[in-house]
Amino acid sequence: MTSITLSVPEISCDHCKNSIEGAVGELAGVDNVEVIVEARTVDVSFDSPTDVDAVVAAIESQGYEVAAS
Ligand SMILES: [Cu+2]
Repeated sequence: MTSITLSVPEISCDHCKNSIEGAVGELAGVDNVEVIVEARTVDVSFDSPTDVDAVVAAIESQGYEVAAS
């Protein structure tokens, strides 16, 4: 299991939270995803076949940009 925290500066409300949690949560292998609105972060725990690139792509598919870490 891999756990990562991604910074997504455009997160601003529960709509953002629901969009991102929905998209990332659909990926096979994702164990847990939680958007912290106040911190503008996305915590994700996942196993194969999902990888960091797939998580980033899912977030970007909702119209958000992931900040370089
Ligand atoms: Cu929002």
